[in-house]
Amino acid sequence: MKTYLDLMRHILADGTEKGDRTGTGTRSVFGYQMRYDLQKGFPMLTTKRVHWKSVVHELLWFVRGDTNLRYLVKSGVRIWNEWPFQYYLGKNGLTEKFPKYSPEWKAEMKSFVERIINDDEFAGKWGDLGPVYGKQWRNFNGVDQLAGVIDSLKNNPDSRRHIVTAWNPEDIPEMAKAGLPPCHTLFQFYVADGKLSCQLYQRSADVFLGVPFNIATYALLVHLVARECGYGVGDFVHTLGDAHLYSNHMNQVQEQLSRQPGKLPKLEITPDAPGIFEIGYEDITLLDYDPMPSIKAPVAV
Ligand code: DHF
Ligand code: TMP
Repeated sequence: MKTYLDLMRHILADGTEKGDRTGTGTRSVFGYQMRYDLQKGFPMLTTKRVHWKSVVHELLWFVRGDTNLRYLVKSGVRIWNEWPFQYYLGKNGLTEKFPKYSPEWKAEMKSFVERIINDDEFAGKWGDLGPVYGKQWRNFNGVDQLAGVIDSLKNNPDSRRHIVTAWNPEDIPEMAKAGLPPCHTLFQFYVADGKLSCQLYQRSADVFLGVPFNIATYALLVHLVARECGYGVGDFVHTLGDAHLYSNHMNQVQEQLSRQPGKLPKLEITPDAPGIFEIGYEDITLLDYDPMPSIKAPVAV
């Protein structure tokens, strides 16, 4: 995964200091492209541990068209908690009472998550992230883009129109409330020599925290869609718009850059597992993943 470390080095060397929505501050470049040959192994970072369970459950959540936090927290996935929680605090006039990351905030977050799991009405009201990825992939103004693209990949592989877009301008204000306007904005598939490739346009990239997940998610998506259509796997091409390192991730970045990448793991899907729309977490296994220890960093909300 030298490709990923090269991106970090590039931002450090050529990036510009830039403010951002969260008030954290970043070092940023505009426009960058990486390519991962999925035949060479599964592109999961080895220079820090990435939480595989979150990668799989988040993707299945998108694929099933779900946009409620409940499925994620029930599956032990925490990566989306901050956004609906801050929205809940804001709407109930509690933001001041629970300063971010204080012990009281952590306790309140815990009870928020418990209510999302146990209270149907509460989950319906406060767990919904708005019309985010799952909604747009499966029902963009009535269009099931994911099913459509799988169909066209099977029946018209040479097409240059295998596109799924999460950027629905009409829905952006609703997504920005408890969730975020889509960061992974648009992707296109490509078939050649019996192999399926995918290119993602990501408008905004938190290179330390978000990007390791984004690479793994789309690599997994290519495997699932290729299996569904009877193709092998080709390349994942990752194109970034605003690619940034947050100013409070710099020590973590230095730590990661001091580490040597190891051997890539392999993806295994149970041979008789159902198709992409019914497949379960247990059917998807990452073999020989032996990363260096995780590196904690605060997420900018
Ligand atoms: N906002 C920002 N500022 N950066 C993001 O990467 C981001 N990603 C979102 C939503 N909003 C975001 C969705 N994806 C983490 C990783 C991905 C993600 C959100 C959060 C994260 O905090 N990862 C930690 C802990 C993972 C765990 O729960 O074990 C990590 O160390 O990778
Ligand atoms: P923005 O909406 O102001 O661009 O903030 C979104 C932040 O989240 C930005 O730092 C990029 C990051 N992000 C990712 O890198 N990957 C993701 O998948 C998501 C959802 C967010």
